[in-house]
Amino acid sequence: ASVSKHIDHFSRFSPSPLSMKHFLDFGSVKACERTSFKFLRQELPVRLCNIMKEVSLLPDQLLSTPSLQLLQTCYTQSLMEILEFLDKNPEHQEVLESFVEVLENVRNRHNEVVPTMAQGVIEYRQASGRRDPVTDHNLQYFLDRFYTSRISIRMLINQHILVFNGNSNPAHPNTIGCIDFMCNVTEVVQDAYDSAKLLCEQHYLGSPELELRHNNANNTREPIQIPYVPSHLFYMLFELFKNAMRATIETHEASRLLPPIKVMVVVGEEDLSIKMSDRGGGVPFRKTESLFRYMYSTAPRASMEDQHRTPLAGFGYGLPISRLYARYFQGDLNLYSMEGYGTDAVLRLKTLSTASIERLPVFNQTALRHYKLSLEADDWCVPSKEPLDLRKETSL
Ligand code: W6P
Repeated sequence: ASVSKHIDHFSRFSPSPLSMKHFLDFGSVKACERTSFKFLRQELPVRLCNIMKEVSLLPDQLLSTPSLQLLQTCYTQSLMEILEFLDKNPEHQEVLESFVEVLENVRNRHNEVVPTMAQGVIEYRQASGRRDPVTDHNLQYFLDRFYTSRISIRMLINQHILVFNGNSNPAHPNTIGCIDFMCNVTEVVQDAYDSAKLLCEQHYLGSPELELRHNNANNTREPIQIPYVPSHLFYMLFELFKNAMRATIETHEASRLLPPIKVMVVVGEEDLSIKMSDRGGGVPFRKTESLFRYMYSTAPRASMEDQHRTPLAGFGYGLPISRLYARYFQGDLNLYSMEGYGTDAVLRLKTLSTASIERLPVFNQTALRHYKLSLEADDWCVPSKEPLDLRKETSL
């Protein structure tokens, strides 16, 4: 009972988005563990409670699944552990040290949240039996927000742990926590390609080549470097490469020649753009948006046999989560496909640390309306399957 009081209280605050610059300042010479501690003991409960409120609005049949019960227990437990610090003295070193330990526990406790939530959704969809577009739409809306919230909470926790646990990483002198303030984008592209290629060759007899080009519009001689989280960038590019390779191989199975995957990395004043082009036959336009659907991937649950055959699967949660990573710092991920030819995936990131600001869900009336009012009729006509037979109408 007292937990729900806390949730009500903290969910009334809006999360405070941080910019990449904030994160970098937090971890530079100005770094002050006490300041970070005082910020996080308020901000983490705010972010946790904002999303817990939205979880509580999910349909009862979903909330009652073992997976969702487990998730709610995890969130409540972590919330309580962090709230313990509200009346502790930031001037005491032991307090700061035990806070880091609690954050490590919280992070580990939440490691399996993505598959657990996915499992809950599968159980719910199997129980409810039918596919209902309103529910699907609401779940898509919810999952985008839920997973974004999780990305942001883990970002805050990781930064605090990495920055204040002393050991700076000598292998990466440009990193502050998990941010590389001179992240070499072209290198990450190459790494992601190499990793996807390895996976690809384990299950197919070959892999498409990479043709990597880049253009630094600001200074053609300089490498392309922006402040970014290399692990996020790797996640997105690895996912895109897996999809591009799978499409390429599966549409050129008969031929010996695999068209290369072409990647162009361009940096301007405010945008960094990465375009990855495959000639994997493309996807009908009608289906491109569904590549970002959580429901789409969970519905025809891939059999074990399927998973063996195509580990490059794609079409799991990889693409929707990649887009969340891109949007998290005000970037985006889009697919432009030409059915019958191939697909361009375009990833855009902000070059400026002041423009890369966390994009966070907030629980408010607008969010609430989203869950309540989507049963209304659409304001565009629904095309009927059968064309209207005008002859009959006129002959009457
Ligand atoms: C495809 C489907 C897809 C998704 C994401 C990235 C590239 C591609 N290529 O055919």
